[in-house]
Amino acid sequence: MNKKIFVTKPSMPPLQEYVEQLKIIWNNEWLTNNGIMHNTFEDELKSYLQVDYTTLYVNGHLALDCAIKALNLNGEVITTPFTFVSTTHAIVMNGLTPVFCDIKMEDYTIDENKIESLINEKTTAILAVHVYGCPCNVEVLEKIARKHQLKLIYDAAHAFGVGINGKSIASYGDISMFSFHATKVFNSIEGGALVYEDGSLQKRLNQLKNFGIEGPEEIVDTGFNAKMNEFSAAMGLCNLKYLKEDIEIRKHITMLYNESLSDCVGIKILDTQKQNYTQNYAYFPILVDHTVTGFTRDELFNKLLNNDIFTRKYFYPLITKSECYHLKYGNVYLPVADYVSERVLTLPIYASLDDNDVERICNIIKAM
Ligand code: T4K
Repeated sequence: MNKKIFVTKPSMPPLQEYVEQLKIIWNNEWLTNNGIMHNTFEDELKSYLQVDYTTLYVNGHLALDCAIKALNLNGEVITTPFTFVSTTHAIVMNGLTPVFCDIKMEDYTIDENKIESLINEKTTAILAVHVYGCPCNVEVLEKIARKHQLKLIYDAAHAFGVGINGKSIASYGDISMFSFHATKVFNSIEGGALVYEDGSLQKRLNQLKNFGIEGPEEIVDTGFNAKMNEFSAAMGLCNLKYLKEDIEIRKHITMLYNESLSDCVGIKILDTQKQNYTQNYAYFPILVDHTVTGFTRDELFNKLLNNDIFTRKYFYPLITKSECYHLKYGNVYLPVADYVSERVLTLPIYASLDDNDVERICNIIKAM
């Protein structure tokens, strides 16, 4: 029997290192609500990302929700349909209307050349996604946002550890959100962070994750309970030490896939080499063009599944075609996003994935 291979596996620190952190938590008898672990983790993230402000959350989704709320947006938000549904939910849950813009074939991020035609008097923001860790065209998006006085938010859920033009990806836009979910390159079990340059946002962002409470007798806003607890912060602190090493291993796995699959006609590999950025190798997406390969993405998915290899169709269905949103937002022409979503398959990639497993996966693909 084959061993099961999932699309990802969480990075775990050596158990003893986490146990040492647990001892501190036990000693402190302080489990959540801005404990020592939380504050230390926040400081370490600031120094890792070289930014002035970061606020931690229980997960990436609520971080994004709070970011939108803190920016006091209204009306329409231009966004990508090719993402995890969290991005759209955060817009809609804030009472805003998502306006979907197509993506680019070269890296699946929002097509900056198609944004301006969607801007009208109701538009208040752009919410772009560094999908698979590939940076959006940050310079052009910045120019468009400035020209039209729009807020620019990045869903950087996939992009922790990514750098561009010698800086952290977090240094672009008004706010960036990172996810530290177990399935991400870097995890704090569950968790998320907002990174921003405008220090005046900090107070509100802290209130929003704590029921809108300012002090024991001051409730100043409607807020969530979205605080990161000490156990998550401790996991983040432990995992941060191994991030560089993990990214190196992911790079190695990416190279193995690239070498093995580059001559498979009809299988498109995401080409990220040309761009001026340092990658985190978060995902390994391929596109299956059945008119060339003779088999569909779904046939490949099933074949791998029959061999106990659990790939994922991130991101299918397209948000605009999902049961939740197609009636409201489905009537929109998004040819590239449609094409990619119908053909994409993300292959297993994680720091403990064996070279032999990569070879086995590639051999199955090549034998289709
Ligand atoms: N924006 C974007 C663009 C996002 O991709 C996400 C999350 C968010 C916002 C929101 O951030 P968070 O609120 O989640 O911090 C997973 C993740 O749950 C989700 O975080 C992620 N994106 C999304 C792309 O993927 P599922 O439903 O595919 O997860 P699941 O449970 O099927 O896990 C995938 C595979 O990972 C499993 O087949 C096995 C493996 N796995 C998973 C977990 C949880 C493990 O081996 N161990 C584990 O502990 O959503």
